[in-house]
Amino acid sequence: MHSHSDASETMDSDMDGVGDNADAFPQDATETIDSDMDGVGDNSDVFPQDAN
Ligand SMILES: [Ca+2]
Ligand SMILES: [Ca+2]
Repeated sequence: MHSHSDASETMDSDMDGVGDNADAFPQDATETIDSDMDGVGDNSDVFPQDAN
């Protein structure tokens, strides 16, 4: 099932196993989530739960 709308996570641009819709960094295979939404992925964020 392939579509341009990608309603069911058919695309994974960085091939990290996390679909683009759920991937906060669809172009970065080393990051998938940003818990504090500060723009720095959890893996490289010293304080992933604190935006400050
Ligand atoms: Ca991905
Ligand atoms: Ca962060």
